[in-house]
Amino acid sequence: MSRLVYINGEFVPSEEAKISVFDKGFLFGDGVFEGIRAYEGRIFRLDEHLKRLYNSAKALLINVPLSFEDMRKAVIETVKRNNLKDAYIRLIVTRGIGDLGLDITKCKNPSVVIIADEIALFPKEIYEKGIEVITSSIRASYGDVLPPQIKSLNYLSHILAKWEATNAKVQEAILLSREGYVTEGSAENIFIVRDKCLITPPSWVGILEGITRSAVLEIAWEIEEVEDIIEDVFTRYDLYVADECFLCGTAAEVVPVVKVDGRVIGDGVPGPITREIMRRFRELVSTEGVDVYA
Ligand code: PXG
Repeated sequence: MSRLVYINGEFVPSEEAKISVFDKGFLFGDGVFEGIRAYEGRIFRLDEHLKRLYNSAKALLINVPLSFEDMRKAVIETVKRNNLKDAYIRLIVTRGIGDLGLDITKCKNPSVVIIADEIALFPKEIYEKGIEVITSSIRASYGDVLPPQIKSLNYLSHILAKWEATNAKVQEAILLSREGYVTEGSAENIFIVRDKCLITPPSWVGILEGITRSAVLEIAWEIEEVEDIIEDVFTRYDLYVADECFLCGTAAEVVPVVKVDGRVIGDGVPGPITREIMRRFRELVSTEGVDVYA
């Protein structure tokens, strides 16, 4: 079905939604993006996604040409114009058009694209049975290379990690840091449960500060069985011997992990704390959010 895509202030049919080959986003992956979701006509944590987008752009010296408020309106309008209730929204800001070189001072007009489409849901059984993952041979990027906190258009490490998972016939791959600490999945953050304690890697180890991750951290404090919540580094070994493990992200939501590198996690089925977090997360997304049709 044809959609209306927002490109630099205009809504154009998807067949005509095109960006110049001279755009730095195309030439160098020079840009930032967000993946946002709407549930039942309400956009989940829109302001948090926009804040991250503006921060990513700031770190890369890209001047987003819209104010926060106008960007907010543009996202809402894109969902509205496409009559969507459950939607996946892709927001992209690139450095814009310049010459073929690397000098960013030649780019005066960053490009803004907003796509809203139906959400391709993950198969239901992955939430019931859990998924199998591998640890990838690709190391997570470093703060002194390209900080993973920046949601940039350079996703090649994550794409290659995901390919390793596909090649190994499992659903997802986990990237380790250079020191061997667990960082995150190709498009999700990771949590483990050990002795009723929830542990997730800290931002500084080299992860995207996920919006779903922070929602999970909020929810988890309300669960009685959870005795502690820690943001700390852990290794592949800790992953193997965890009682429970799950991944979380905008597209995936909260997904149980039941096998890592051939090691069965816990009892090999989604654990009780994971299931409670899944339940509470679904409740959260069905109750809060920015109302598109208000
Ligand atoms: N880590 C990485 C590297 C990611 O790319 C997450 C964690 C989870 O963040 P959020 O804010 O979504 O909880 C992501 C998510 C998609 C898609 O199709 C999503 C991401 C990247 C590429 C595609 O939803 N980012």
